[in-house]
Amino acid sequence: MSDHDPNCIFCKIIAGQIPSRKAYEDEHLLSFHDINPWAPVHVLVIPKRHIATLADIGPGDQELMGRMLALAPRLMRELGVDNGFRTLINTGKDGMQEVYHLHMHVIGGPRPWAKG
Ligand code: IU
Repeated sequence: MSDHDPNCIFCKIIAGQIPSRKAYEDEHLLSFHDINPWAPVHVLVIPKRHIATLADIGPGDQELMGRMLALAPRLMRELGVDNGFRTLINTGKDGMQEVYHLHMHVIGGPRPWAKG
């Protein structure tokens, strides 16, 4: 598997070929604000290495997956989310995945549809 898929929109975001509103970056991961947020705070956490879906991870990816998950509470704290958040990974066609570069949604802040 190549680290970078030139046809992948998220690989283009990682490479800086398409702009994004960055929330976090290190050598393994990038996080940026979703262009179509469902809530006041909605970021995506993606590995820099191109992995199409969660179903494509291998045994060597356990540390990477741990890094992705562990970033969520840190990001939410930094973005001022202090009342809980959702994490979501859509996988494959029936999993409603639209962009085929592994990504975790992290969604926080008051829900627009919530009453009170
Ligand atoms: P999904 O889990 O594959 O269904 O979600 C893809 C998300 O990627 C979706 O929420 C889009 O709004 C978001 N997104 C983005 O933030 N920037 C982009 O350039 C594209 C999609 I294409």
